Amino acid sequence: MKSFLWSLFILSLSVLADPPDYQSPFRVSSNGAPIELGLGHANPLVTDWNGDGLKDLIVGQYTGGKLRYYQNDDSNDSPAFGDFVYMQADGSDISLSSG
Ligand SMILES: [Ca+2]
Repeated sequence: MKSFLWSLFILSLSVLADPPDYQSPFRVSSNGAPIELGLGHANPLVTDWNGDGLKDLIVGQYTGGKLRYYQNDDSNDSPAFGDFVYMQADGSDISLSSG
C-alpha cells in the first residue's frame, strides 16, 4: 500500500509539472534539399564529430545499415550540411545489421 501511494504521489507530480516545450518538427536539408533516407527508421545524432566546434549530423539508415556523416559547414545556430560520406572503420563502410 505504501509503494502504491508513493507511486500515485510521483504520478501526481509528473501531471502537475510543466509540459515540455518542443519545437515544431522540421526537415533537415543538405545541399538545399531535404535529406531522404528511403526507408524510415533513421536515428539521427547531433554531435561535433570532427572537433571543429560545430555540431555535425550523423544519421543511421535502415537500408544497408550504413551511417551517414554530414559535416556542418556553417554554425551551430544555422547549420548547413552538404554531401554526406559513409562513416568507416578500418577502411570499410560501417554497416550495422538490424534486429
Ligand atoms: Ca563539427
